[in-house]
Amino acid sequence: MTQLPSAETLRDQILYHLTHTQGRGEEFATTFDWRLAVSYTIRDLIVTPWMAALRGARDQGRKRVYYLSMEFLIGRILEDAIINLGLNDSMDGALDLLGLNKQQILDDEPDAALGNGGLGRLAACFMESLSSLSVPAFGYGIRYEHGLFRQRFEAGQQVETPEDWLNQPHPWEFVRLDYSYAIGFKGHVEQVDGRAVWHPGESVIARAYDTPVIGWQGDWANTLRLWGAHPTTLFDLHRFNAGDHTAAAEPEALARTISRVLYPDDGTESGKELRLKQEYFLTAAALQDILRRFLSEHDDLRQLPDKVAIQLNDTHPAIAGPELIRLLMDDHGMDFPTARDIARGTLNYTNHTLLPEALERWSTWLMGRVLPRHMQIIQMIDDDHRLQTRRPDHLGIVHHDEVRMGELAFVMAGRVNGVSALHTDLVKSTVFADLNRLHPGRIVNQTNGVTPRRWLRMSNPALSAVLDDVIGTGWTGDLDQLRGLEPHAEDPALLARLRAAKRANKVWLSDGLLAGLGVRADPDAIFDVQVKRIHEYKRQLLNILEAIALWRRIHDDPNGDWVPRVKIFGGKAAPGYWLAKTVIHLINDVAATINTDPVTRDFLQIAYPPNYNVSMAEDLIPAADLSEQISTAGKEASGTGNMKFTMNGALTIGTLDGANVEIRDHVGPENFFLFGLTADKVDQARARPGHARAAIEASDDLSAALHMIAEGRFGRPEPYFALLDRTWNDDPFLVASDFDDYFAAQRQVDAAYRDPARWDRMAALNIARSGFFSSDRTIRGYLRDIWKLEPGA
Ligand code: 4GP
Repeated sequence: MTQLPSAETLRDQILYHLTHTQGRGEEFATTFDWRLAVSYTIRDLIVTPWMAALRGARDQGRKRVYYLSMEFLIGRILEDAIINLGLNDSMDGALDLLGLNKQQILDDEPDAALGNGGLGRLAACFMESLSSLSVPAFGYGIRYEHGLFRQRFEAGQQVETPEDWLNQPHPWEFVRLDYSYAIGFKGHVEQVDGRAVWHPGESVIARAYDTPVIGWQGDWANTLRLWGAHPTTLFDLHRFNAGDHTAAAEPEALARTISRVLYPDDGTESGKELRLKQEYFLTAAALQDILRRFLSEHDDLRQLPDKVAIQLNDTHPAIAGPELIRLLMDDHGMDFPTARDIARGTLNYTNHTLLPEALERWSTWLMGRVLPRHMQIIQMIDDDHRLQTRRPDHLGIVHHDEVRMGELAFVMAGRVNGVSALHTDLVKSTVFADLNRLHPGRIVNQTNGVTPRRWLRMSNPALSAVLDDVIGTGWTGDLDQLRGLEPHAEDPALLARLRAAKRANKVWLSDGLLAGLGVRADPDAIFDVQVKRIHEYKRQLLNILEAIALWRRIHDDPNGDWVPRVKIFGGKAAPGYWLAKTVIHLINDVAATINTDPVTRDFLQIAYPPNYNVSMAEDLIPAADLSEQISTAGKEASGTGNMKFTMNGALTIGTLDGANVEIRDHVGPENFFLFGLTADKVDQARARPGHARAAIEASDDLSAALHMIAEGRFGRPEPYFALLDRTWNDDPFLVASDFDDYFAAQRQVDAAYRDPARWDRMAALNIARSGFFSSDRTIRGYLRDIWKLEPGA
């Protein structure tokens, strides 16, 4: 932005919006009114660069990126926008002039709960980096009314309630009534003059809701376009007048179901159908919108690959292949090979997980019923692929009466990418080994990254101030400049400043944990944090078992030289994932016992704040000393939390998994606490009969910890019997095999922490060497290797 508004100007604008947009006088204004007035003031400043960017891209005929994702875990918008516009200081001034408390206003904004985990947060970081690099882009997703559930704990157990973030005006979005598309489902396909005509049996309207995403320095904004589902006929007046009021409202209720919640439980047939409909709804609306825009600027659809790059975030939008072919053939009269080549020149697919159960499959029966024309086209794609590559049948997209969405996405993509170096190697050698052999070179790696604007400048002002002072402010837009810190890593004065910044963040968090949970977190203790979805492969179980073993050791030697530790957990379990929920229960039960133990309470505390989300991450990560990245090697595709911790000066304890491998290479092995089996050893270990039992029997600490749970030291043991049984007899994620090594690595952490000069130096080097993990670098990689377009000015 050329000229930044002053504090006085912002104050006047806020007052203007309070009166004219909110319709409130100052004397009656609530925090909510003020927040909306502040948000509209900031939004006004985003609209100008946004319009300019949209116009510029159109006028210059630039190629655009389209990112299709079921999740955009964007979190709160206001503070991020203030920072990207460079208005932090003037806004502080304006709020001072008005006598308002900034934190209170920021905290009033609900988190946009439009995502679940890493894949959704990655999409949000990518949107921000695309704007920061002035790349014309649209994100397409669903405007879930309730998003992911809200988590509470009752008697230590997870309870899910609906999220209601849209139960109040959302000041950032613009509804576009003119961009509404009919999306069909079911029905039948007819042949008319050699062309297929699909007559859907049901349809809903997808309506566009736009949110601008402003880039760093406020020069460019892109659009996050979320689709809301609306009925084609609002209301059945006939039934209403006949007295059947419930039936009259049915069309609306049914249509709305599609954009109500993220990841409805798909354990039932109707749950599966809803999920497939959601995926098609997002994809079909996005593709209609993309073709409309393309045809308003160009005449010849054969140029689509030159002007449009579409990224499929995981397999959820993989129906894009058949849908694009359908539009090109059935609506635009192309033949199959032409349509196929255009689609393949346009579409790309990112894989985010190797877990076989996470690669989507739909029964051909369901696909044929919900999307009959697409089922035909999928069969054509599959037959064509078999002919072209002479592959055997069993490698097909359609196999054993199932449509394999991973294979479909792969076959229809120009490029397929993994999200870390190790993961990409494993994608090549495991899930897509055969397809990789048939299509060498199609799979490429793009190691994930995170935006330093939100994850450093915004969430960690204390550290940012030190960095600005020592190396200048340029790092925010060019994270490699953090290297400039390295020569200072031996300077005690700098290390003391970094320590003071970390301590201030810890004090802030500690106050919050006391107020919110009643947990006493001594800011001088190690803050040891594991935040992520709860999943067996991520091994929160390993972490809590270590806590139990440590507790026992402290008890045996209460006068020992223990390093105080606060273990902090955060994360939700999928509602139907019973074992993950058992782990949550166990963590809470163990915390309840340990936290009140007078012998150990000065040395070990456990905190598990409920409802982990983006805003909570922004408080926890800057205050962490130790980052737990302890997944079973070969299971975590990349991780992005691991990157955020590193840039915020936490040291990692981790396995050689996902992007941990690259983090360790960058920061140096001496600045990383490594443990555990490597990916190539994991399968062998698992194949050994009785591997878990043998490991448990060989480990005093582990067997004691498991026995203590079984004996009921942490409340009734019955809820844990199945978990214990699985750990002894199956243990597919090798908690037992890695336990002793993990326990030993934790004692190395203690030793390092005891030596503040050493710890601080390691932390400084982690920060200095984390520049690679900016999502700006990742986006540049996609531009170069996948989307084939140049960043803007
Ligand atoms: C996640 C992966 O589990 C994580 O390793 C990765 O960093 C992230 O995607 C972004 O690539 N996967 C999901 C998912 O969130 O739902 O599969």
